[in-house]
Amino acid sequence: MAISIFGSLLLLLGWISSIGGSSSSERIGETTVSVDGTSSKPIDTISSAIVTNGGSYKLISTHSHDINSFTQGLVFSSHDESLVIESAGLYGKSDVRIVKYDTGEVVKKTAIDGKYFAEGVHLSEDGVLYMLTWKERTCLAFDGATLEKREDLSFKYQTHTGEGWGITGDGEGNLYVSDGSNFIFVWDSVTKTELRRMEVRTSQGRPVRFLNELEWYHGDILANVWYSDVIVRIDVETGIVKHIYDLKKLYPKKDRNEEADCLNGIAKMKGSDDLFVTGKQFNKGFRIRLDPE
Ligand SMILES: [Ca+2]
Repeated sequence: MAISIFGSLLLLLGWISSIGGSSSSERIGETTVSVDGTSSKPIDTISSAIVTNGGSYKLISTHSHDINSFTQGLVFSSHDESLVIESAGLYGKSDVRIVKYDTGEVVKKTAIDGKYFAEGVHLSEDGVLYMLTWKERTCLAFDGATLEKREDLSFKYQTHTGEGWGITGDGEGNLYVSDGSNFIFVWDSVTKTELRRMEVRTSQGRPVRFLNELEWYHGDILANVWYSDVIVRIDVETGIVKHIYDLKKLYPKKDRNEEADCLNGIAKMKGSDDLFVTGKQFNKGFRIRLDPE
């Protein structure tokens, strides 16, 4: 997202207030929020089976990342497990690229027309890379191996906010799309039409807004929460957050390169449960292992 620092602060405050909902304070990640009770729902009206728990991670290795990439989408290639496909945002600077995750070397890049702001990417089972755009309501398609444009497969879409942020898929006919709100939209992967939408909440009923980059992970969805250092793990049937992984100490804000924006980008590695994560214009990427996996 291209947004001013002031706007970012307003939206961050909005997120903090949006996760409120009881008459006391609650810790999400390491953010303590005061809440007013206006949106509280008793746990038993949503689900008694899922309770939101914390989560942690183990750092496996640290890698280089291109500070010119305003990371929006991240997914591993299906052709070579050392390659990650990344989309970089901003108007006039957007591109989609194939990167050696261990060195950060960009091995292939396709520029995006300046009228589009690149957002999340999903690599389909048949090798097509789909890329959302921020406000253009257009999903662009590429060959996932060559990054050649597939204009014949591009399509228009609509969401709640009218924006596109993150996208992933379950490999069983469903795509999952975020739009910056607390909703995730389920699309038919063939017709690209909406099947249903789910509101994402903690088990105590607190809505989680600003859902950003997504990743399919063991039947759940992992999501960056915009401008925070947490990744939430979402049950795809109920929308309830099962775990909140706090990555605040992975790359503390005071230590980041000056170009760095926020944590964004989650890609599950091939042949491993480990994740590769990074951030917008971060000079580093990280291989991590979630706990619980
Ligand atoms: Ca992803």
